[in-house]
Amino acid sequence: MEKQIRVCLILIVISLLFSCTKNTLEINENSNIKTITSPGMYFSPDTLIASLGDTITFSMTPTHNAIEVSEETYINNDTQSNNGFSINYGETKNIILDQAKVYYYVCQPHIQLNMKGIIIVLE
Ligand SMILES: [Cu+2]
Repeated sequence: MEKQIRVCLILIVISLLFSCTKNTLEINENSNIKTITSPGMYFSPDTLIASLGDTITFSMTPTHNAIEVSEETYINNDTQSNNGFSINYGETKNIILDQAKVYYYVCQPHIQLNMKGIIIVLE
């Protein structure tokens, strides 16, 4: 009898865990997820159009990073962070952009190869 109760409890816990997982998946399905990768000495895509609240997944290979910079820094092929988002070498990271504006970012070691990109966030 005790054993049956234990089995029953385990089944309840498993079904609770499963329903939580399912809810998480539903939330992910509803939000817009866009991915930026570093397949070579460039970002792909290097120009991304997104909507407010979208999740952007940066997936960097080990020799590249992605550091948000000001428009001026971007134009001048400089690398100084504006203290915005930053994705480390080899890191995969989700960022959520909550302002309708143009975000600029560079790969610090490869800026002279023009490795940089923009994200245009629309309302
Ligand atoms: Cu790079």
